[in-house]
Amino acid sequence: MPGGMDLRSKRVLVVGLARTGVATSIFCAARGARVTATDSRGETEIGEAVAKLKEAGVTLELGSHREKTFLEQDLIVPSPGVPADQAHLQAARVKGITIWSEIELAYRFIRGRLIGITGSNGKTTTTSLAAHILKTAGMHTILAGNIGTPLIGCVDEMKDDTSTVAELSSFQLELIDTFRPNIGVFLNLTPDHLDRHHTMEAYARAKARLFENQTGEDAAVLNADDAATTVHAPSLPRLYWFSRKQRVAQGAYVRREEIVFRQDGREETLLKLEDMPLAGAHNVENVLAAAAAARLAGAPAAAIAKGVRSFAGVEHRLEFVAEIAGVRYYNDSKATNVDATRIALDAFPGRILIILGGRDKGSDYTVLQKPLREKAILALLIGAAAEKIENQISGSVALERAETLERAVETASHAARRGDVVLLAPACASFDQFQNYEHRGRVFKDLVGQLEKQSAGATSGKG
Ligand code: UMA
Repeated sequence: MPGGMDLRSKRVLVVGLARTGVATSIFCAARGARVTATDSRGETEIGEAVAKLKEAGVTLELGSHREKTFLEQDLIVPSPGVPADQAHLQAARVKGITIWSEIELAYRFIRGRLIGITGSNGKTTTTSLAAHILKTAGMHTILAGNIGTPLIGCVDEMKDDTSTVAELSSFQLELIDTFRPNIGVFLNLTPDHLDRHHTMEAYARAKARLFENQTGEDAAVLNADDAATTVHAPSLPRLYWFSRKQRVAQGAYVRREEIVFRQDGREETLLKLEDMPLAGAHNVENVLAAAAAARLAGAPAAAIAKGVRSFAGVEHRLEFVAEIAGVRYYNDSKATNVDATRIALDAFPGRILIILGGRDKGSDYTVLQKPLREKAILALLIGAAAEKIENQISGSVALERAETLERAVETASHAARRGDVVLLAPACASFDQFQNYEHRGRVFKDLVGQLEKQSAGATSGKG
């Protein structure tokens, strides 16, 4: 691992002051850098972090960004939510100023083993599961990254025997330089974030940077069933695959309802598919990928089986919330793109009332017509993208403009019959009406909780 770098007296500009920016500013200030942090939001919107940053000696430029400040730095660290082609960043780039994502800076200080997991869907589940397996195996494990905990904030906890499992996004990988996971996992590639990357090629290029700096000592794990990712197989690292459909030369695959790990011609059975608590074909892929990564990181087969069996799933990921009067409510707020929503629809046999909408990311919702026609009975549209979605899916399912999540849940609860499923799987980002997808998921769960109370009250009233 790289062994750190000297930040003393370096002029560092941190752009964006949410989770990543705050952690990065504090990290750099603690190591003697002259840190300026800027956010287009004002002091009151940023809230309590302001006092913490001031106390750490960080200079703040809030309410807007100033180009002059960008041009006076040794290093700029934009948050993932800041577009890499933002005008001031472009100007700084032209001047030759170093621009790194937070994961690149964190990487310079990392200790122990790094497992980096990317893909369009399944990242959160696979990352959480891989970390859970390593913990089950008794290994010192850190779970971090795009999952919600900036990697840089975890560096101080790392020891030489730590395994860090990091969920990585295209926004983070886009601005790396030397970042190099010991084990890199590329799950799948379907359209997402086209508002930011503009083309599928650029999005794929950003994700494939995962493997860019890997050497022959490292391992790359790819989905053999997804042609969009197999083309990004790197040449230097040791190559491993996972597959639901075929035997792989090296890696994890399904053989007669069992997950098998194959390495150097030897095969070992890790677990039976029936032992998996997570439903759906996409989750078989997530388990295969997590099992392969964990095996490569040194977890024994028994710990993998035990870890998978005891994995409770991930919040906001096809999360069962409640059953009220025979109607089951599921929170898949993390379904922030069209493909994730398609997968969510696929996980149920039918009779789904689905809540769709939020902030559009340049997506093509016509892809949802077929699964909606087959599985859904009503689509409730919310948020800024409602009109575009309505135009692109009309005719495939009954539609209703609910505008807000509150109204959508209320309408769904009246329309649903015993045996139906009410599913929040919005296919959009949340930022038009919520702080983030977690906030949207929590609001949904609160609304369902209120319904549950009302229903319990009505039932006991009858008695
Ligand atoms: N901002 C500016 N100028 C700009 C744009 C934004 O100042 O031009 C400011 C905003 O006012 C705000 C801050 O930047 O204060 C927001 O930055 P951010 O969105 O990067 O917020 P973080 O809390 O740091 O969250 C980021 C990731 N966000 C995004 O990628 C958009 C989180 O992933 C991640 O969990 C977190 O870092 C820790 O690593 C979220 C996400 O949606 C969950 N990721 C995408 C996905 O999973 O599909 C990639």
